[in-house]
Amino acid sequence: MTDNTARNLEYDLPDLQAYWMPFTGNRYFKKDPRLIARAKGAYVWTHDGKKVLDSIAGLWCCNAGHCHPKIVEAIQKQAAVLDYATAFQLSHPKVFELANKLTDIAPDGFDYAFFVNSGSEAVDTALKMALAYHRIRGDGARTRLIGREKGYHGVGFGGISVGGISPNRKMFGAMLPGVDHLPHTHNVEKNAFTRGLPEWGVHLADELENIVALHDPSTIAAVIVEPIAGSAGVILPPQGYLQRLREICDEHGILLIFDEVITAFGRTGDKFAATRMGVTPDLITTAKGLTSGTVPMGAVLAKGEIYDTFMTGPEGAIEFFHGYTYSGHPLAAAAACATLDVYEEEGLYERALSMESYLEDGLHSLKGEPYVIDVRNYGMIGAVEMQAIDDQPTARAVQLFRHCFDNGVSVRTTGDTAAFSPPLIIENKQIDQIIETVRGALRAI
Ligand code: PXG
Repeated sequence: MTDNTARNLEYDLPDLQAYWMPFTGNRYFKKDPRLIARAKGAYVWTHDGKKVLDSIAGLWCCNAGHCHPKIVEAIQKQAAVLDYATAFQLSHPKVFELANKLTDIAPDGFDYAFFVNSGSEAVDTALKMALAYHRIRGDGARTRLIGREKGYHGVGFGGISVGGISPNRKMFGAMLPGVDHLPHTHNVEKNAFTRGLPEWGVHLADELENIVALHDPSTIAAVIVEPIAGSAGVILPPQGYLQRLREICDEHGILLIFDEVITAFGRTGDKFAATRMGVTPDLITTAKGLTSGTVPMGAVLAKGEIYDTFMTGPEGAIEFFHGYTYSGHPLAAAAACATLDVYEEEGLYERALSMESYLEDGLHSLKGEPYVIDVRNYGMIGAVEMQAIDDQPTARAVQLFRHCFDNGVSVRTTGDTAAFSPPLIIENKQIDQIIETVRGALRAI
């Protein structure tokens, strides 16, 4: 499977020792390294010239496909004109242009954008906004944050506190105080092989009423959930579930935060999951697809009422004591402006929606293959869950990953689930290739 166009990129591996790799089995990886040297469109090439179809858009980010010429050009141009400008008490034009573009496509009422450099930072920023919002309004007893089991909100202390993935939490002490968690909504027994949002499970949202009653509503600042949980293996909200969370939050004056780090920018078949699913939160966190993965950037989108609440102190005073050296970095802002243009010009939001059923049919054709206990999908997101090998959770998925990669398709596995989130430029024949490679792997492993 060596691709000739990549031959000139084959090179000897550097010494791998010094780099401490994130979320990686370092010792295992360094014995059998897989390095990506080049990427284009829906493909990446390894350092030794192997061409691999990218079924996960990098890591849920490269929605416009890799190395899109328009985005590349925008970054190159920006780097030559303005490399950096401080974000505090000074700024630069591109980031204002971006804020306008982004709030133009955001759900109605989300008129303000605060820029950060990652999903983790977006989450911590949104949690801090929620706490400060209540305090400014004289409701400073609202300090509790509610997350959800199996939730992934990045790796900052805020994000792991509201997150619900135990290996990401257990090593790191007591975390933020006053956090509670909703039950997760994953249930293979009830919902296996559902196409789109599952029917069973709306009652799980009512658990928020119990949590609210336990702590008293006057102590709760915000609820944060992913509309669709990605990291924990694609967990879809039951029909009516997000609506119910919204109602309960409204009843008790609690802010609702949607973590749309993976679901925004076309992934669900619309610009935001909030719009596709018809539920409006108070804050939205984004990252990843904002720049199609090219330059690190995230954003928190805030409703006018939240921004206005902050704009009430003495003029000239800083309203929100928060921000990062690289907030709204010129290269990221240029990349994001170009990315949002590409999504619009190439009709990728509509394309994602129109391809949903093709991906759905392909994925569900894997029902009946060895080990497959569930297939789930929504928009350009899919998951195939496998029966775990007794006493060896994740081992089956690791085998699947290796087999697929060796056969020219990269898939993301988490637990014993393979997740799919291809670039939105993907074509039907490439979807076929993903499905048939996974089928072959399931039969072979
Ligand atoms: N929120 C959500 C919903 C995410 O999916 C983050 C926050 C954190 O973003 P940063 O940019 O700080 O990494 C994420 C990240 C996976 C996987 O395997 C997904 C993520 C990260 C690592 C693995 O699906 N999403």
